[in-house]
Amino acid sequence: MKEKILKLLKDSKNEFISGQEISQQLNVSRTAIWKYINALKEEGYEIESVSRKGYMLLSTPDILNYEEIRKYLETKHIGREIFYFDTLDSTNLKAKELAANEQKEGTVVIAEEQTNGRGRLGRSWSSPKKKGIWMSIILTPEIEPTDAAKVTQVAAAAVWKGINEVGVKTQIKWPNDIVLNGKKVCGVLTEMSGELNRLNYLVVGIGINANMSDEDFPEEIRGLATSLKIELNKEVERKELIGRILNNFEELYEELIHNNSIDKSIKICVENSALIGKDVRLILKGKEEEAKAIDISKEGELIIQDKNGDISKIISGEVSV
Ligand code: BT5
Repeated sequence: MKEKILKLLKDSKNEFISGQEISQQLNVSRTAIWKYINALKEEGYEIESVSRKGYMLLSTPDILNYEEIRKYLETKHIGREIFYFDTLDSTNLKAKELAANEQKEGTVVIAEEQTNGRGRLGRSWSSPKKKGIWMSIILTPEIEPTDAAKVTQVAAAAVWKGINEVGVKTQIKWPNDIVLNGKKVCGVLTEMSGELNRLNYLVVGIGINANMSDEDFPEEIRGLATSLKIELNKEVERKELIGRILNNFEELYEELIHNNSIDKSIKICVENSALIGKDVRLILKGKEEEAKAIDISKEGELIIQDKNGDISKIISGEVSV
């Protein structure tokens, strides 16, 4: 009901809508409306109420619920259900819990803050309140478990495109980073549940440093991390960016679902790669190696050439330039 009232307020932009009209349209009592209006005010919506005129929405807060993101969404199913939290340990953990119960393709979990944000291999991901985008997408594609890594490339390409659409040109650092001026601005964490030959579900976690200042980062990563705000010198509209990323994600992900191909995503990842054509250091199974990054395969693997000229493919790992 609260969402419905908010929608009516938004629809009658810059004009008062009377309590009576809301009450008639939604079949709800005037006292109940008053309670919902107060709840909205508490969430940060600025609503003017004038007796005999009714209510007028003056401003909407910078929050990431479905109602706020909806107007930027052009998707059929990705993000059409959003679970929104003020604080969570980790959106990936919550998404896995939801997926284990419902397994609903396209459901998105968003939190304003993560108290135990996670990176790969048990590393942590710094996620201060309202400064970034911390979200996870639940997916149930009919692909082999061995193909799960492809979805990381799809997500990286979708984030690259979304950020590009708001005017920032980033680079993709295979397999799961987006970098800006050599510093990390986004990380992707794809986790899956499945058996040897059957995938139950995937959770794609995306963390984007949107509006952090330098001092919002823990000291130990200040030299390695950056935000869109630091590089642009102005705040970015988080809800718009989420909308754009989800729109691009759906388009690129459909190629995987319908054609079992991720060519479009790979093209974006190669053309905007921070690694291809460069000499890189790899950590593979604990061992450090030097090689040249030459391409990304259709499967999403990094193709490298070692000092002896031998070419090989790697499916995951740590790479630095
Ligand atoms: C990643 O891991 O880059 C994946 C990060 C995924 C985060 C999202 S947020 C929503 C969802 N819910 C979660 O709990 N996680 C996902 P990895 O490649 O392992 O990089 C982790 C390393 O990046 C850390 O060890 C730090 O050095 C660095 N780091 C931590 N927080 C950072 C930040 N906010 N910005 C840039 N670098 C960061």
